[in-house]
Amino acid sequence: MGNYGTAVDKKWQEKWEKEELYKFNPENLDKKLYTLEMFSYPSGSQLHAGHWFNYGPVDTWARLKRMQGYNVFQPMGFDAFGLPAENFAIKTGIHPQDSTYKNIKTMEEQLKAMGAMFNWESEVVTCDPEYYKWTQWLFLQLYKKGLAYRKNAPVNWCPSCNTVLANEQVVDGACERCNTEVTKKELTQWFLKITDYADELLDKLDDLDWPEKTVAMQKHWIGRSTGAEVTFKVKNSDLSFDVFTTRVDTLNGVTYVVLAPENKLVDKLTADENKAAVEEYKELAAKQSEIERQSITKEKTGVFTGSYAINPINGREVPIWISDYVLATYGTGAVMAVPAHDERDFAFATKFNLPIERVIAAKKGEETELPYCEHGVLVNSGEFDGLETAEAKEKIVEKLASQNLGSMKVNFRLRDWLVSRQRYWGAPIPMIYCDKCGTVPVPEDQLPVKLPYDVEFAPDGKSPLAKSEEFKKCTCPQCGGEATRECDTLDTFVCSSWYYLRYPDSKNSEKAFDPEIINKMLPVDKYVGGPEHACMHLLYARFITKALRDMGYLTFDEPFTSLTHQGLILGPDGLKMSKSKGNTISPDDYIKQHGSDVFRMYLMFGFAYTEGGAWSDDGIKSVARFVDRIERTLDSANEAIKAGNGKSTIDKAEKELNFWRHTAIKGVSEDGDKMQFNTAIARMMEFVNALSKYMQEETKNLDFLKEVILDFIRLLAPFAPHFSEEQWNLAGNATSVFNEAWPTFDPKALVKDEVEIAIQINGKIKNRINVASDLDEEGIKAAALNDDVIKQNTEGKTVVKVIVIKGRLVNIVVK
Ligand code: ANZ
Ligand code: ZN
Repeated sequence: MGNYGTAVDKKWQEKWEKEELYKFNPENLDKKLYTLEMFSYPSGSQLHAGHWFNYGPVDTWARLKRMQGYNVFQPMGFDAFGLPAENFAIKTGIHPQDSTYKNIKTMEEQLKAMGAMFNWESEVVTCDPEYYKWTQWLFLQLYKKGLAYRKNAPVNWCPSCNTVLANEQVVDGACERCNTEVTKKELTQWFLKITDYADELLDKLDDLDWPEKTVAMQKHWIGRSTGAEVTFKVKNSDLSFDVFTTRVDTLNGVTYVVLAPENKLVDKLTADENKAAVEEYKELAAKQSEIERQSITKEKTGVFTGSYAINPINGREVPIWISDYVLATYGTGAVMAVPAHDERDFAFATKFNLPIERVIAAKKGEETELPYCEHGVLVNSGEFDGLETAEAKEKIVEKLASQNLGSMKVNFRLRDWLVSRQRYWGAPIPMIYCDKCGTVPVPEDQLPVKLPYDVEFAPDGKSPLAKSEEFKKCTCPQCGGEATRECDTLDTFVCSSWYYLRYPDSKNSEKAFDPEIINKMLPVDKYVGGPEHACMHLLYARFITKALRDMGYLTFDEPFTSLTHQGLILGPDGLKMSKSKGNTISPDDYIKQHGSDVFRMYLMFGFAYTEGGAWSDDGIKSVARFVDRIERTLDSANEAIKAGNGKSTIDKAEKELNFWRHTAIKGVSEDGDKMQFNTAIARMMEFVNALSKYMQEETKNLDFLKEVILDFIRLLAPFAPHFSEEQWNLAGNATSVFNEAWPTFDPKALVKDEVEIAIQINGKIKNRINVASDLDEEGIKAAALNDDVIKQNTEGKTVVKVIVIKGRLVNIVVK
């Protein structure tokens, strides 16, 4: 046990561990509950408030579920490969493997100090050969299924750092690190064919219990677009090209066409006198990121190729331009431009003086301002005039199709997942290249392809593994001749795309997982983590699940049935915590001082779970005071019980306390279940108030009091596990509170026998009386009018009207 937490924390953590209290029972799967929090990256900055906010409250939820009878499986592990360790290594010279395992050790201790009921026996660490062996196996299965392929693709390249950059690392066309202009470089890369699943990934989103915003983001990212492909022939040439359009109804309004500068046709159709300008423009375009190129506010640029295309619907000749607003990687990399009805085309045409011709009117005869980008009625479109957009699309495609010049087409924004990295600290891609046999997968019985330790990992633009002759050279599994290994490693998102499948069978040395077990344990019932993974991890994991299902390994369609995103804990200044701003909160100090329960309770009480907010020292102090108050109240109750000599009746005071007890049981159960921890804790505060009020009673019913405090401890247990276990023990129990059943609430206790009613005369309160809480309206009215004070006040006056608001007041209107 590390040097974190208080003595009470440690005492119970040791006991729980020794007794294997939280061990998952694989025999009893009827009420299994697979609770998963996104595993973390073993970084040098260690466990921070954000990790705590993910793991602490979810553990509370899991404990509550355990007490409600669920067989909870809550594993933990580390997403241990990746760039941060490698960059750290480049800076310090410490080998990524050494720093990673050291960090894991520290974080394990910190996680244990949290006192969460993690199933450590199922821990996975993705950089362990026993794990990445199966990541490689997964890659081979995808390859066999045709879902992994290699192709040439343009990537961002910094000529000074000699490395590939991610899109996010290109700032205003320059390398984020050294400010050198970034170029595009063609590299042969491995891709996973996630696009094969685009339709299902989109459609099945509606069945998931996921945050709406995340569903919307994933839908947008997948971006299904229904339109048409139309073929344009190049004038005086055998060449032709297709465009993708969602508005084929505007085909008669095309006044020019635009190719992406990278489009392979550009060189072939550029006229000699335009060559120089086109070349220059292509270089310029290569430096822009796709995000910049798509910006609507960006000034439009482009050049004419000198060639013309023929509009298949009307035979009209239109100039062919190139411009960076057309992306090479979307649709066909070519667009038909309709400046009258498209914003970007309008801006471009205006700048380069190209014709703008209306073909859509809002209604017949109604000429709205241009560009007009809505649907409408066709004009200036020959035989199609008068048709509405929807019908025109069909008719036009019909005509084009009859000449083999067009068809309906669905496009997705989603691209195949580029998974190869020219980096050291990752799982080697298990492929071999042989001059004779070509690309040969590593036979499964030769897995894992081990990542060698002694490698020069400083970056110089080549895959570090290529510098290890020992790694690179191998024999071809097919012909036995000399061959070379693939030297790129897998994106770490591949490692995390399947880890939830490994946990329930994490020690299996024969298989990645046993489908028998996994198909019973999954899907994950509750997944909790940050929203930043909406279009990466959460999409990749869904894809891998579906791919493995189609290979016959899995019987379920989706990995995570229900998803929650915790909010973000900000620094005390309301800004995102960062070392450079000096506003980070280290849990360790607080845990040492207050214990881990206070820290966890503050996170749950101080913030709405899905929202988060700014850290406040006053906030955690007030939670510490609340826990102190509980302790004092329970102490005095225990003493009173020990001293004995109480009453045996249940009177008004007992009924009152019982009311708050059951209000809390109901509230904590309902809100806790919805992860509304802050309101759940508020119910417990009311309960403590009622309890301490009861302690003032002259004579108490001690049997009843005992029952009540045991229920209180049960309710508090998931929220303050160590403290509650200690209190449970002090109250004379030998077994763990976490083996107790969750209290159930008694609706009868919530009905008060008597309620106080205010009586008003002409809107002014004159008296208050107690009536039976189930008294009907007529009865309340009679009781009010019969009250002595009211009789005096109404004497000699006429009662015009009596208004009864049940349970609260009676207003008597007199004249
Ligand atoms: C002609 C047209 C007329 C268009 C009009 C729109 C309005 P989404 O919804 O995103 O699929 N487009 C096609 N390929 C492109 C590419 N590679 N780079 C940039 N733009 C491209 O958008 C499809 C529309 O985006 C297509 O429909 C095309 O412009 C453009 F009044 O074609 B449209
Ligand atoms: Zn061979």
